[in-house]
Amino acid sequence: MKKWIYASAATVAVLAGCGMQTGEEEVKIPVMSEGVTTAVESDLINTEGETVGTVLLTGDKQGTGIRITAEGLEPGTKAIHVHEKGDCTPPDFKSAGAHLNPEHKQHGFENPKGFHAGDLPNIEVDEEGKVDLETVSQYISLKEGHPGYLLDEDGSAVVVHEGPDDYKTDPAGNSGSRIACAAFNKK
Ligand SMILES: [Cu+2]
Ligand SMILES: [Zn+2]
Repeated sequence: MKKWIYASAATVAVLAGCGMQTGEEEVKIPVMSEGVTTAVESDLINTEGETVGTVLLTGDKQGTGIRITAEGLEPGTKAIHVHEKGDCTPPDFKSAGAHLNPEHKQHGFENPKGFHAGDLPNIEVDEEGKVDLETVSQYISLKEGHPGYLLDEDGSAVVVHEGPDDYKTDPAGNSGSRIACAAFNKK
């Protein structure tokens, strides 16, 4: 399993603590998860409703770890985001709503008016259609009271798209249709 981070050609990713400059705002996307205190897992389903993997969310002091483990996907670079509703109804997963966006920003790490709390770095699905990656975000949380709280009344979902996120086109990075979805709801 590899750590997965956001890095654009124009930015130098600093791995420890991972402070990045995008425009005027410093974007902090930490890459290490330590001292995990809470964890929730959900099945990742495809457009046919079949389980193709899992998404594991872990909470710790640094942020929330998002680990995606899946197979049987089309190889290539794919966008992945946290969407606002914990409802993954195939085949289009429109039920998951828009990106989680409690601060009313626009989409994308490279958008001057960005970014959504639910925005995440692209993932790479390998030639065999497999992926096993983890990243960490401070903008989402398993803790009630955090603006990006994931297990609120309508829950949230982690959605994979057919293409890459361009990190700037509002509202979803021009990433194409939704190909897989994992729902998270309060137990
Ligand atoms: Cu999305
Ligand atoms: Zn977004």
